Amino acid sequence: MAPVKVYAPNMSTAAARVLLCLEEVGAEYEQVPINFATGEHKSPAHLARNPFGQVPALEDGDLMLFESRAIGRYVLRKFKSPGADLLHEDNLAESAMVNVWLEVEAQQYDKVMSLIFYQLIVIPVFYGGKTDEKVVAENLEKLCKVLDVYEARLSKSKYLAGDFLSFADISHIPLTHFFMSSPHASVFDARPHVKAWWESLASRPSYKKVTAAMSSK
Ligand SMILES: N[C@@H](CCC(=O)N[C@@H](CS)C(=O)NCC(=O)O)C(=O)O
Repeated sequence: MAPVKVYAPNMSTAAARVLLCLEEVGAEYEQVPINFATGEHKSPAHLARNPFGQVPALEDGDLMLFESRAIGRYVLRKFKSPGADLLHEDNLAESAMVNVWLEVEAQQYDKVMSLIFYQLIVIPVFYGGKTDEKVVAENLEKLCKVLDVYEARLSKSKYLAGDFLSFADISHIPLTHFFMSSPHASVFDARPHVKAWWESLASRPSYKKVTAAMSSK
């Protein structure tokens, strides 16, 4: 069987979500680079993969998918094994909790983290612009409120959906990885359960492999 193809540059946080899933389940895959500098993500060839001109896209035979969380679910279902079950779909209540916390990640966490990421990394590194500290401060305040909810949750269970690692946890890795090397990482230190949760995620081989590639370009 031909390996699945992931169309994405290394630096993409949404693509990293998919690569983390592939690593977690030990799937064979090929990463096909997309060059943002030349606008390749807006080319007709890539628009045929993702009509919004974004990355990632995943190709598996005749199937072409976009949206990293949908791709992640597909990968985790397709390559699920007894040692790598990150959706817990055999258990109705557990899978419902995975979905709850995946929604929290997308609707609460990602919303504020991506604005902070944009200001701290994208504007200065890719556009040579100046970070708007007011936007950072406003969103840090919102992030702290979200993290307070996480702290309460993680004082009751080791991971977000329960005492098992799930896609809900993994999905937080890409943006958090960048945030933790920012001057604002101390908001995690102030919340011991959130900090321990993050340390356990950051010790995973999948984290080390995918984030090393993200930082390489
Ligand atoms: N909701 C999408 C977001 C994808 C996304 O924003 N990708 C960024 C890179 S991380 C991108 O392609 N940006 C270029 C653009 O929007 O033109 C997903 O999760 O896949």
